[in-house]
Amino acid sequence: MIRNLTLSLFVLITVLSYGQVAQPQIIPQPQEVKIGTGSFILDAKTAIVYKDKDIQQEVNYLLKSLRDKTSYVLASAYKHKESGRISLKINKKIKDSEYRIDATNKNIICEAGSPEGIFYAIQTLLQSIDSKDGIFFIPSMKINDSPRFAWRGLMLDDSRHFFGKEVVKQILDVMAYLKMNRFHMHLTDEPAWRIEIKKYPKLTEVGSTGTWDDKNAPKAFYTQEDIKEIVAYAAERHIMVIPEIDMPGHATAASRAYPEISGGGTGRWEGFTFHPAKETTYQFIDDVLSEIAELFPAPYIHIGGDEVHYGNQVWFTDPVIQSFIKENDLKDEVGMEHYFIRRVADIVSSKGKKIIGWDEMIASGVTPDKAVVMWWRHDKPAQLTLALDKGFDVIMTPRIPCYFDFVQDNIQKIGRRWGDGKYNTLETVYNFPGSIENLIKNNQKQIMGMQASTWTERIADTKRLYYMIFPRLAAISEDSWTNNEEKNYPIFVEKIRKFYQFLDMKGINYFNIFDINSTPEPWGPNKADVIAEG
Ligand code: TNX
Repeated sequence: MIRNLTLSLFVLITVLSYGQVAQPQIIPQPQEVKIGTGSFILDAKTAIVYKDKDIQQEVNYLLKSLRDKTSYVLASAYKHKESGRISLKINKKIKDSEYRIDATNKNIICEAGSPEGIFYAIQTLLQSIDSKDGIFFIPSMKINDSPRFAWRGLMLDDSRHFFGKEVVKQILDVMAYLKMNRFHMHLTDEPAWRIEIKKYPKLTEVGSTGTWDDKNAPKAFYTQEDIKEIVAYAAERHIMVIPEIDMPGHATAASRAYPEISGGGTGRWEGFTFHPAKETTYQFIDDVLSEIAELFPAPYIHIGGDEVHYGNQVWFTDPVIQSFIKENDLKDEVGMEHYFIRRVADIVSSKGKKIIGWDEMIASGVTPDKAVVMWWRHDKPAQLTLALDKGFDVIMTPRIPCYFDFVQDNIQKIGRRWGDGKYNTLETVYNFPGSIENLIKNNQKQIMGMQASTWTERIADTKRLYYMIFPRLAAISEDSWTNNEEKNYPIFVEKIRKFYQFLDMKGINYFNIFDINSTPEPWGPNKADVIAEG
């Protein structure tokens, strides 16, 4: 009794002494935060209260996360009259991904129009938990929040080097924390094909060996079961997984497995293309994409379409291609490439999905009802405006500052820099899309959002992968979620300390911006292997 009383007094004093709490450190910064007085104390008696069965999954996620964080086993109940509860409510008047939090020293109410919004409220709550002297608390506050952009993404190139499903799950955990919702898997490219296709077993039997710097690296790929597991894990975190099968270029691994559908390539880009003038190629692509469409519920399939000119030299002399160009009035090899893209867009469209293509695709004549453009050539802003003028929806991932294979500090020895010496510091990533805001201001609705793209020619292991992704991914999260007026770089930098604690807890490596010498640069190819710029 006495002990209880002392404990209550202690709790009371603690709460009062936190009467005026500083802004909770949340990434991405919510659109509207009003801090009240006092705090909600989180203890073993706190109950999670909810009515809607369709947020059961979110409630479970919250309970587990609270258990991991506080080690309390919290009660969850449909009804709970007293104070000390966190209620989660669906309110149909609130739009899609928006959520509201009203936290007082008695109770916390989270409301959203959908399970997705509830999930974001949960992320905000989890990041708002503070502790002092063994007591966990959440400041009294009112939050009104919704994302600026619908597409808040990360791409991982698993072809050049393969990372596997445990790494992917860790990345998805961090994306969930950052309220990011699109994971783009670049599954095929020169060194290897990384996804099992039942109808064409050689794609992985032959095509999954090797990496960018080791031709003899053993087979490594995702089985269809792995993919199902990843898609389900992502869905629990409200993340859509988008597959990319790159074509007609970057098809080297597929050429190795099935030379009969290869359009060749020369020198460094040997076997780079699919053969664009054979019906068997289109049959192959249709079959492959049927399996892909089944495995990934996303309404998009990324079909690449970039840098075909790197390796299409054989097209200029191949008699089948040359007569195809003549018979179909395609004019030249570029016309051939555009025909290919339109054909594949039709295949994907027949499966009820849209293609996403790198920005070269705009010129192909494919229409905006069948395709979404991914703008990547930062040195060609006209590609962005052209896509918008033609009525395409656009996802932005310009090399500068969204490519995470570029170094993030001058101290780094490995990694890309642009010809003019530019690279992607945390601050330049954070300032996006500031510099191109004027290009998109009249077509805001067509901008689906943005993503970081992690190419892995120079990233050969997990430690280095995380070193390149973190903390920069936190900047992309805030760029894509938070309106410009609420963004503030010095405050963001302070919040990174807390983000690091989260990464530490999960055993994830990062580049330490506060002590740049503290983390030696992890492994990467030693030779300065500069690839041709696209
Ligand atoms: C260009 S981005 C590529 C990739 C490379 C990347 C390296 C794009 C559509 N193509 O194949 O990995 O540069 O930064």
